Amino acid sequence: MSECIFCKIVAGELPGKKVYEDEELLAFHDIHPVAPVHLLIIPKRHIVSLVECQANDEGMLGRMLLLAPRLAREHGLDNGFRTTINTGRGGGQLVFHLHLHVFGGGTLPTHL
Ligand code: DGP
Repeated sequence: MSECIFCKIVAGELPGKKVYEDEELLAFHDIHPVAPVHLLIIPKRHIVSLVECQANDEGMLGRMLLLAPRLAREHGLDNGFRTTINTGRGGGQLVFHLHLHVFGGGTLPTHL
């Protein structure tokens, strides 16, 4: 069994407040939101980070990015939102399964 938290959410072995699912991607609420709306979009397949992505992941990465504005709109983020991908320990990554943060709805810092 995988020890990866996000793989467990994909497998239904851990609860997740899911907001979107297809054959390739899953999106759910972040357990530690930094804004009134804070979602995570992940590939279902275990990929550690952006560094491990290959040329054949282009479509999946594009679909992750294109899903962000759709979910933002569906969650009322009409005034804008922020997307972040933390990569590696130096990039602040804590969960080593690729994920795209989508958050907003409050006053965000003006940089980063
Ligand atoms: P990052 O620093 O980019 O690796 O952010 C990981 C995010 O994952 C962090 O904002 C909190 C979130 N997170 C960690 N564990 C869980 C969990 O079990 N469920 C959910 N929904 N989110 C989690």
